[in-house]
Amino acid sequence: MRLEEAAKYAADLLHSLPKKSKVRVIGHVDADGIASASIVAISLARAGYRFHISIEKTRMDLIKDIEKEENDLIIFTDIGSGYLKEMKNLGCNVIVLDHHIANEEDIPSNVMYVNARLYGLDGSREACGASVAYAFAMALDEENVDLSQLAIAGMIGDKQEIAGYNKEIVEQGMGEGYVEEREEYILIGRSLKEMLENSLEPYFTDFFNAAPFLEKLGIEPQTRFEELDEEKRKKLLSALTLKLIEQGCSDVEWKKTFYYGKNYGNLHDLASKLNACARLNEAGLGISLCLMDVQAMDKAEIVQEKYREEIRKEMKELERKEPYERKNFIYFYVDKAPLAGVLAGLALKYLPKFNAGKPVFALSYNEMIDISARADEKMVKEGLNLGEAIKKAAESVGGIGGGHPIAAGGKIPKEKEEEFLELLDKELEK
Ligand SMILES: [Mn+2]
Repeated sequence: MRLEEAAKYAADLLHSLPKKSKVRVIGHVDADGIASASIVAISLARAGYRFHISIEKTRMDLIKDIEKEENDLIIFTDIGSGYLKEMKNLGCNVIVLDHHIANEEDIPSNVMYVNARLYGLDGSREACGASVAYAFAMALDEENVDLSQLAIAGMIGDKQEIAGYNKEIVEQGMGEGYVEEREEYILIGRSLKEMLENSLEPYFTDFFNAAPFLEKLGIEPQTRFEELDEEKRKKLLSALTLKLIEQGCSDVEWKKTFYYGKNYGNLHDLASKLNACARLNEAGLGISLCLMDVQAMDKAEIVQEKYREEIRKEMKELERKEPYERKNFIYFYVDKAPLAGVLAGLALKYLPKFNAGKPVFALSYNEMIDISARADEKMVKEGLNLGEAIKKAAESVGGIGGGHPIAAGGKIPKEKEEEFLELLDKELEK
């Protein structure tokens, strides 16, 4: 069966319910989760259903909390694959629209499980939560093709490829005039000084003040990239490439394919705003942004800037810090758990001290120790699987863990830190 056919069954289930039914939407707390929940919300509203929506972290008592509610249908988007067995207790119909790996093979009879992975798609590259939600929306009504814009924001948020079903969505959106593809330099927009000082992807070390760097190249710091002539552009890009190579990063592409949405503008920027909203506990604002609430745009811009500012601050700190090193990984401590993953990723890619050809782990002390880890594609190609390693090591010390080969996380009890780190080293050795 194809994903689209499976989505048809889910759409039929919804259509079989009276319009006054209580529909509950639960999304996952990241850009893809917010985009996918919004896609479902908009298509429910268009189909004449009322709904209640919330964005949730993966946590132990999630299903227990929802059990207390009275619902006729619950739709999980970008979350749910970890709770399949427990969903039996929900006492109503459940639709799960997901792309994560399931923890169970037996699906309770009240659950319609629509996971991209069941239909020949690679759930980490070819279909994200928002892609599956889009399949559901299209099964409800083909007029929902405009929601391809939100699906693409989800793909970008989850760092997926425009391949497989994702590619079909892009083509459908472009075909109906809702989506546009543009080749652009990544440095366009603000003044070069501001751009280089504020950039996170790529992140430049030592650019507290980027003016001297630009002046040395004969470039006026307040110029914008698009104002430079061809010769100056080349000069700047080769100087920046050289700088990044010194930082240990050799694969930056200065020109990139950007996707633009008719209703949302730059979809990479939308994904970045949704991500910031998710990380800073403003998921509701992210939903409003997807629902095109006029006030949400300005507010989301402030949240986005605040989030980027926090990351920059932590990165400047990491530039000065010495990381801890074990045989098979590098690690550091960070106060703000929601930033841990992105910091581990940026440190691995752009900070020479953290780049030792090993995965990078960020640990934050909360009620438990939160763990986030990032690897690169080369490590994954050589057989590394962070999700599995963390799962095994964390579960052995009474914690939880999991994720993808390249990005994963977990939680462990505070007193088990050393034991966990040793087990992790052994797991990664394999
Ligand atoms: Mn996702």
